[in-house]
Amino acid sequence: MKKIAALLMVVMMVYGLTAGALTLDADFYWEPEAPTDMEGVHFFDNSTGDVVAWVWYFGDGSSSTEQNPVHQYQDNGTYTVRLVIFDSSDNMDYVEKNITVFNVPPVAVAGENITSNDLLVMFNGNMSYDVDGTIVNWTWLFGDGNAGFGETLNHTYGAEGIYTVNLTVFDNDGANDTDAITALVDITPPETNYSIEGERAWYNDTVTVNLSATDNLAGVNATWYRIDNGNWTQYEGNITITQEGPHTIFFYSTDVAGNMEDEHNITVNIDYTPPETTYDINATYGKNGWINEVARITLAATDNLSGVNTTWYKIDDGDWQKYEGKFNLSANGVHVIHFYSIDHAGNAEDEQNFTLKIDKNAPTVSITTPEKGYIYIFNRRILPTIFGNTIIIGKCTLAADADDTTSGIDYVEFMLNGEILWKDYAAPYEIQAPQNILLSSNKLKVIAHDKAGHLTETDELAYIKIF
Ligand SMILES: [Ca+2]
Ligand SMILES: [Ca+2]
Ligand SMILES: [Ca+2]
Ligand SMILES: [Ca+2]
Repeated sequence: MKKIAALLMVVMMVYGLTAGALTLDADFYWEPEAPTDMEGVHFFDNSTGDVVAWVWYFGDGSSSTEQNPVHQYQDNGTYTVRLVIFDSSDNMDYVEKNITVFNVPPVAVAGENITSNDLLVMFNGNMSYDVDGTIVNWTWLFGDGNAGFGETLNHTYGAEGIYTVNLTVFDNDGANDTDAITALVDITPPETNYSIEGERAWYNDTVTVNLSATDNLAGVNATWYRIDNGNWTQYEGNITITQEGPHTIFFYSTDVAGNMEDEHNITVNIDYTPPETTYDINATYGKNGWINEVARITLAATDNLSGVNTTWYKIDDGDWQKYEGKFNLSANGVHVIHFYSIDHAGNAEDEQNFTLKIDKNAPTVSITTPEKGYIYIFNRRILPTIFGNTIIIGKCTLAADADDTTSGIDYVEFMLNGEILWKDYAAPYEIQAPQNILLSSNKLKVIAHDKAGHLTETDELAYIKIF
């Protein structure tokens, strides 16, 4: 057995040496295994033997004598590659293999997402490409059940909406690619609403206007407003209006699709100025500003902007009353009339007042000395006289009582025999009776004047004065 093994070993060694020297075997491989016509194919010699020369035939008419050439095919297809090798003894071997070169599929580019404010939408697929050929077909599915063909084209949608649009492109080798975009078709403008806290016809404070816009599809882009004849301004929060007067606020919004809402407007009226009320008293005046009879009082209010709403008044400490027209005041006394007005914006005038004095009543007056039917001696009342005469003997002070509860007594006049004997401006009201040489007959009358101009006369009192 050992002998057989040794012999076999020798045979193998001899065979191996001669085979190595003599056997020429062409072989190759390439990378990448599945190339496209857009890339170089790297061929690697994998032959055995004492190879000194290589000739490559790539199957597309071109060749190379490099050991490991790189070759790029101009088009996809299956090519038969032949490698022919030679050793130093000019022995030759060759091998053929089929290589499949693949087409590069096209790339569909449907463009940016579209937002349109028109039902007619233009599509453009001209950014699509095929690196190793040409695009021969553009097929559009518009997302509404309709299809169209062409690199660029228009489509008119039946209604607004959000559509998914597919573009499929085919290259000259039949490969295809699809790209999708969104077509947002929005032909409806946004709607802008306003709100004002405590909305009313007139305000007496700064007014804050809030605008809020909504949009059906594309969404609100911007809201614009203008106050009176001011500039259009983009709305970025509450609008504050402070200036007094009537104002018009105009506003509208645009959506992202470019639809513009019709302009709206609201009126905001601001009035900070309270009304002004004047008064008028229609009355018959006596003296010193005293009214002798009823006073008829008129209040008249004016307001700059919103107009007078109500006028209020109260007499002295009475209740406030709504002024409905002229009113009468006839109670005796000194009265304070308080009044003010409120305008429609709620501005209240500072309270005003005026005073009026009414004295309808004449004073009371009576002669206290002498008392009728008495005899006076040196200023002392002595006795009633038998026949009712009034007799004064010697010095005597004529005296009267006068009273006026409203305006008060201004003065008291003592009239003696038709002539003014004395005017007395302060109580007690009295005057010495004029002295006579002998005897005189006198007629005394006292007239009391109140400060309002009323007067009251006593009856004439006849007396006889002795000395
Ligand atoms: Ca292609
Ligand atoms: Ca819209
Ligand atoms: Ca006002
Ligand atoms: Ca009086």
